[in-house]
Amino acid sequence: MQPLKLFFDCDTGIDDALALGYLLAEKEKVEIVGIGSVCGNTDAASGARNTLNLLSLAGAEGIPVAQGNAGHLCAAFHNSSQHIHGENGIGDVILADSPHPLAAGSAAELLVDLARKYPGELQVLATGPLTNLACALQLEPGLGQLLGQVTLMGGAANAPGNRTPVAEANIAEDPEAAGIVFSALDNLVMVPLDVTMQQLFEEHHHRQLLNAERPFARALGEMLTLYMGFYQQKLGRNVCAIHDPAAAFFAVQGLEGCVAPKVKVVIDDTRGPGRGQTICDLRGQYSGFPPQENANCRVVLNTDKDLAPLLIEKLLNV
Ligand SMILES: [Ca+2]
Repeated sequence: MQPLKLFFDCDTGIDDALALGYLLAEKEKVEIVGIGSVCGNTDAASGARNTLNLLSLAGAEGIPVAQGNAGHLCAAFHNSSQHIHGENGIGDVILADSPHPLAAGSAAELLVDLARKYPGELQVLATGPLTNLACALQLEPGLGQLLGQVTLMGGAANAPGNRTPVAEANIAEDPEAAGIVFSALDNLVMVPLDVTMQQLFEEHHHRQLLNAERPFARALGEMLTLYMGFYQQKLGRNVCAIHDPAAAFFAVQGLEGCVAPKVKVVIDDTRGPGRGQTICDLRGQYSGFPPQENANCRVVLNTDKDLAPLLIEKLLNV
């Protein structure tokens, strides 16, 4: 079987780094054909540089990395995640500078180019705000017909938000962009907080990475020191939720063993208290989720898998 062709849109970002490592470890199943950076966990320039440096560390050069806009669709970007992801976005771990330059053009332009190059074949994994996808839709309104599945880490279905009582950070950062994406595309897979907050790295997983033979895995372990410190304050023990790598796992492995109904999801991009909420029509849960008219998104509500050991096994080999 041919590996799936994937555009990885990210805001690297500690858990984006984990997702990237997982994707690189699954090279028989997935070929990363392009990467875009977006403002979110850090600014788009830092996210792109972190991603290039991580690719070099993994010996996986040659994948084009294009930088996204300096701001969001309708607002400037204000980095509010430095206490979670560090000043540089990757837990203040210093990586060697990659000798490779950024790709020419914007992240959205690279995505459109690749979608036209691989019509019907290119899949997307988005682990940051949806700014680049929205910009790509503005450049190419037919993007929905060109793309295969679009998997995103974001949103909250029944779970509370993590940025506001109802909004998850990736969607809350740029609700207008998310609104455009959820209106235009109908082949979405949303991996929300409902499932990602149930999937944790524990201290022993952290130690496995810190003690790894390979430098990429060790760098991930060092990044997790800061990340797990944040969760220690939130959850009272030294763990972390594995948001982005969970989405990467489902993009590559599919949704077997998941409760993931395809339903209509609408983004609240108003200025009220619901701003950034992913409103999922889950009324069908009382009747086994019958097919729903205008359904645009599979919402992963839970999985029967324990992702942490599966991810660690892969990450130790990058
Ligand atoms: Ca991210």
